[in-house]
Amino acid sequence: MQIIHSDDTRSRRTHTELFGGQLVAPFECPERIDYIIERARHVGLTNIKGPDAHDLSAVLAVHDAGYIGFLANAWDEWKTAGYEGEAIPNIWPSRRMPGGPVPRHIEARLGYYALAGETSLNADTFASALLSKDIALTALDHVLQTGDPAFGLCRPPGHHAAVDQYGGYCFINNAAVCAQRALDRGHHRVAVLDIDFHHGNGTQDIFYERADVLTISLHGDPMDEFPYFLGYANETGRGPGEGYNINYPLPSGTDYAAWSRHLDDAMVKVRDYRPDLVIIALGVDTFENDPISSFTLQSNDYLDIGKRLQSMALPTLLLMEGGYAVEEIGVNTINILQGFDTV
Ligand code: Q9C
Ligand code: ZN
Repeated sequence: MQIIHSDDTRSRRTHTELFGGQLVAPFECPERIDYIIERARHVGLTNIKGPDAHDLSAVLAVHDAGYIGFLANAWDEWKTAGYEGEAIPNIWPSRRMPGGPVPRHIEARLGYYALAGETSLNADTFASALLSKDIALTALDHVLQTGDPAFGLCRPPGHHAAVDQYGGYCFINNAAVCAQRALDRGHHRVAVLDIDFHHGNGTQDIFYERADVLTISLHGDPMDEFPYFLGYANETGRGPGEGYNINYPLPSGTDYAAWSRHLDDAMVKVRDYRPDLVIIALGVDTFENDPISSFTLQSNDYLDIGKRLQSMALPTLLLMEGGYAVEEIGVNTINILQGFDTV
């Protein structure tokens, strides 16, 4: 398995996450990548290379230009406004005041472009999101050129990032950027299969009215889990996209026996779609010891997930999303790759 990785993701760190009424050390931290790379080397997965630079065209093909401009300038504007801490939104265009222009003040622009408040911005944020996108696109290039699978060790993750919103630790939707780029390179249909614990709301949003990207997500029931306001089973797509979004909201405590039955169902849907490429939004926050999630998958189960994914026999791009049980994230993530490779 070709792995795309950059040491530069490690130097990027925010210091605050709004959690439980406190500012805590962010769950989405650089050490996550260290554990994954260490485990990859330990098991002999040494086919690791750095990302190539890619311009913004693939990003602007799925994200709003005003949103990307906001991300590029937010930190400077925040500093210019005189604030001392990392940038955190505190007001939103919420249900009783949704309209109006995009305001001028950075405090308001943060709320306009944020779908959640846990994800702080700092001086590193935009560069880290761009690097993550380069990692994803370099992994895609490998799949397009060779037909062989590749794993983009993306950080920050992407699947919560919508057309013009960030949150859930995500800024640029790497899976969506890659799906669109594959279509632009001549593919006809791309499937995104999201196995992160959380609903892939951003990917759903971006492709909701389109039939050329099938979006499927298995996740904690949004009645109880982030992102709460999207991810229900009755969200099936709109207009030409009707039937091309499938959600599997699953209850707290879901174990591998139940989860894998839904995965099998989802994989049948992927195969029936006959995609030219499948993109796996790969989170391992389904793990039993994950600190912010509520499924009970065990480390060995990830080997089996990899085997099942490989059994689809499709060109496959795997992109890192969540997983916050940091000391076990290496074993769990690499187990998927090893399961995929050993068939
Ligand atoms: N009570 C990803 O896995 N906060 N993002 C959850 C739990 C946000 C997760 C709070 C979680 C975002 C990529
Ligand atoms: Zn997640």
